[in-house]
Amino acid sequence: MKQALATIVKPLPDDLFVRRDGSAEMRWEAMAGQGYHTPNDRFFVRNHTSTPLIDAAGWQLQVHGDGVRRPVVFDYERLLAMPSRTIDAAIECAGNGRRLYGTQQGDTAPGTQWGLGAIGVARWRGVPLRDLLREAGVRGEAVDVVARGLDAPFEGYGRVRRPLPIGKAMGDVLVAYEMNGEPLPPDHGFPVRLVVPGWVGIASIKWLGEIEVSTSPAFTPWNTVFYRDVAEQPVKSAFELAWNAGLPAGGPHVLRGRSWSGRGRIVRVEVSFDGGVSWHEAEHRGQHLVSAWLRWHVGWVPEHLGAHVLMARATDEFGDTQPAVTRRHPFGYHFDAVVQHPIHVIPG
Ligand SMILES: Nc1nc2c(c(=O)[nH]1)N[C@H]1C(S)=C(S)[C@@H](COP(=O)(O)O)O[C@H]1N2
Ligand SMILES: [Mo]
Repeated sequence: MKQALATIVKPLPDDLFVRRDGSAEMRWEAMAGQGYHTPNDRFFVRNHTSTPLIDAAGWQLQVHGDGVRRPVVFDYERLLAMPSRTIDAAIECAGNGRRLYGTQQGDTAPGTQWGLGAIGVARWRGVPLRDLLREAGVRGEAVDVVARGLDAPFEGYGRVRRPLPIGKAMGDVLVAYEMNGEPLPPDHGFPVRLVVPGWVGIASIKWLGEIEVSTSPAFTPWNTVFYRDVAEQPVKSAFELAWNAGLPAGGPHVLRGRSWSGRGRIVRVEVSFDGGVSWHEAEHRGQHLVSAWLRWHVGWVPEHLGAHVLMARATDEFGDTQPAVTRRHPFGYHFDAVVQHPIHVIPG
């Protein structure tokens, strides 16, 4: 049976979300006035099919494959009884910003036309994946770990599943059951999902049901056809402002935004109010986490009415910064160019 429309369980009010195909993009103005984390009610949703409703009492996670000595089955209670870890991490779709290939670079990329809102940062709690792999007696020869979701098969490709190299799997990956202090909401993977800090969103498999550890390289459509050759997320920035926002003349205004990178801590953010002619260093304080984001702000007194282009450019601890133009990508992944954010200064 072919499903016409993917289903999301939580409400998607127009002031918080833009619907895109079967998924939902967060409006960046919905982060204005929020704290460090993206509240669950406005966290973006990216579903290949629809959100399944899973009963935690009957849920099981199988860990098996030739890369482990003894296959193990975990149930929800057993997972919750294990020592837990809590991390603040972003999940961002590889296609976040795809729309800008077309609108800003005149070279439309196929796929869901996300603006910049296919990202969120949450506080995740769960069990390190390496602890589960160790209980299964992970072998020194293990190469890849394939995580598989319990949602419906996607088109002709089977269930959503993505290989992860063993080095990352034994590192900072979390098998998460809590999001911002609550059980995972259904749309975000209840009862259990992976959280793979710094990596493309597809690595963070929702509704986790199976983990296969192999001693040879693993291939699934999610690393050969889709999301091929993408791992860590590049440097990006966004203003907590609506697209085409109206700002009253006068001021001073405090413009706020956030910058992030899957590779390193953000150390500098510069902002331009005149389409990139002059740049001003933004101020920041507070959390500076490597796999989440940096909040910043900058003061501005607009001098004339009408259309303006705001730009923000972040640099990480390795000196990686945002280019003026992103190289063409056949699937429109990893749009990291400085975004030209249109606003209007209106009579105050
Ligand atoms: N099982 C399963 N896991 C999945 C997906 C999916 O459709 N099914 N979508 C992936 C993609 S492409 C992204 S970007 C993130 C989105 O996570 P979110 O919906 O919690 O924001 O989940 C990933 N994990
Ligand atoms: Mo994604």
